[in-house]
Amino acid sequence: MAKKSALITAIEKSDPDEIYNLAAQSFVETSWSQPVLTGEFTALGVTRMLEAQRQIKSKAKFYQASSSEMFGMVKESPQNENTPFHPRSPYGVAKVYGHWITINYRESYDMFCVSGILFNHESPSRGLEFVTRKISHGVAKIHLGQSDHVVLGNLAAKRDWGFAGDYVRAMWLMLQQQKPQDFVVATGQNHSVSEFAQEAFKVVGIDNWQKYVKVSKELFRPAEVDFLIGDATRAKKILGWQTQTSFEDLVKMMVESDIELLKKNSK
Ligand code: F7E
Repeated sequence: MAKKSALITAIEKSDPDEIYNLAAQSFVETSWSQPVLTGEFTALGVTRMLEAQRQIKSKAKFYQASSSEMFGMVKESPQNENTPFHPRSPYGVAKVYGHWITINYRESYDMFCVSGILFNHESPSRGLEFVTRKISHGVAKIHLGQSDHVVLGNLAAKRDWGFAGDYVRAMWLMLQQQKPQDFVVATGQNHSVSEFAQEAFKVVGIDNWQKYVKVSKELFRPAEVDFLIGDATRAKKILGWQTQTSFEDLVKMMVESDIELLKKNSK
């Protein structure tokens, strides 16, 4: 007898009303060194999850974590649910597959499946490999005298950065609707990596931040997403959602949390 997939067993055991598929190889840079693994997890993993749900609990509601990385080389600004995709990394390409297979299950099987196209969402729990946390942690170390610089890549790239806590609320709201529909979730403002660094150094009272930042060409990506800015009009109108955390508050929250963390760890 064929062995049951772990996903099928998980759905049988938990009997969920809502499934949030956030699973992925989600670090864009790694997707160039691990393109096949990224395709397996970030693309095909979505089909595996949808298929398990279809077989065991097709009436559950399904959320797919789609990404602004699908827009890649942007065709129009700001980006909304109808903006064409042009992904610029194996990660972005895999997310486009995940996005469309979610829509396809909705259309093929009449399942409640939605895709949230979330722009970058950050918090103190962000992994240290992502630029925002790398900066907040680096700034905290400099502030505490544990380091004298932070090494970054492309400082000119611009992202629409929001607070993850606000974005999780949007994800939940999407599954509380009568009709399944896809939504962009974004703040509608963007900043460059250098603006993020400047703001982070400001939190610890350092104005001449360039003195503490080194740029390494090795951290530049083979194909970059230069500019992203989202238009969350649909989410505002239909979900009544809007971001509650400003860019300045987000940066402050991350730097202060890293200072506390480093102080605690050095005791
Ligand atoms: O890079 C530039 C880098 O790795 C942001 C993931 O959650 O959001 C995230 O993807 C930008 C890029 O995030 C460094 O070149 C400069 O332009 O923090 P990141 P990401 O690639 O935007 C989307 C929505 C997702 O779906 C993803 O899963 O910052 N950059 N210097 C750097 N980036 C990193 N990581 N490290 C640097 O030193």
